[in-house]
Amino acid sequence: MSKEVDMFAEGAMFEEKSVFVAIVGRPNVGKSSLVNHLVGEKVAIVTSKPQTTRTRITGVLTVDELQYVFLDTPGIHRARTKLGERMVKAATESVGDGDVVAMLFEPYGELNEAELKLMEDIRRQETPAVAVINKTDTLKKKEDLLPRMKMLQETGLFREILATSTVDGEGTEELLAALAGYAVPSPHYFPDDSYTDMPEKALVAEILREKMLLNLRDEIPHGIAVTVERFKEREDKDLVDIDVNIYCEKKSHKGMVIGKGGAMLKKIASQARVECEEFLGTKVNLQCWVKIKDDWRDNDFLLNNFGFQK
Ligand SMILES: Nc1nc2c(ncn2[C@@H]2O[C@H](COP(=O)(O)OP(=O)(O)OP(=O)(O)O)[C@@H](O)[C@H]2O)c(=O)[nH]1
Ligand SMILES: [Mg+2]
Repeated sequence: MSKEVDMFAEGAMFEEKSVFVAIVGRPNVGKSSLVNHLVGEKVAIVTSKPQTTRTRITGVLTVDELQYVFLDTPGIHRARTKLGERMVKAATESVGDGDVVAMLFEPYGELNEAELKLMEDIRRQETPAVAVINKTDTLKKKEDLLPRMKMLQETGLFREILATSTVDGEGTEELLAALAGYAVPSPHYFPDDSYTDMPEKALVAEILREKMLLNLRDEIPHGIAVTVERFKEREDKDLVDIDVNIYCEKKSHKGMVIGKGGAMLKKIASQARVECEEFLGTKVNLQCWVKIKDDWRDNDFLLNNFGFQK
């Protein structure tokens, strides 16, 4: 064998590959938890409330020559607001952007209308798809998986059916191995040591929203948007000054966000600050301003302003 051929063969062994994986499914099924688990960092906020994720979030994992790009998407649901419509659209459109779709399912319960519609969308867009039954740690017994697997198999839509838990990591290595099968030769789109393309400002806004989802009740946190107005590193100190605006939908909601004597806002801001300090690796001076934008979730102009893609 000539040296030239030899070198080519060696080069080919390390050819860069990438795989875009659209992670979709109903709200609360564990999409963001799975993306965080797979990339090993918190790129997406997670709460027990449905519709936590509002926009598409990219998580990146590079293993040698292969780069996985996970597209975490909002949970598909029957939208009641213009924001909801944009969220569902972001999820549905991501299906076409993936080399493969991973659709997540709960281990128990009936499939709902939104799930069935999404499955039709996947079929129509002809993107290869795998089914992932998540939360296997909640199975009462292992055999409980079988009826769900059989039902998903019978749809004829999924090339593989996997089962995972983001709590104990069960099945996640198998999932990565299965997804690698859909990789295509291409240069890496992101630096090999990066885990997301989200700007720090956007991560800060999401962390604040997470703390509000965790601390506020009912519909209030769902009607909140956060914008970062200032993000400035001090030159003389290891400190970042961050000013955020918290928009709520109604005057009564503003009162709840601030709380008695400002106690609620203080609690939320302090939890968010601690987490921001951790991921930024510096002290943070966080100032929050609560404002009202009536029914912004149904206002196209405000949705555009807040950065929700139409
Ligand atoms: N027991 C168990 N809980 C899980 C698992 N994965 C996620 N969860 C929990 O399920 C809830 C929802 O998780 P998320 O990751 O926010 O779900 P999501 O699909 O991104 O939700 P949306 O963004 O609202 O669409 C959280 O309370 C998670 O802790 C799992 O494997 N096992
Ligand atoms: Mg999510």
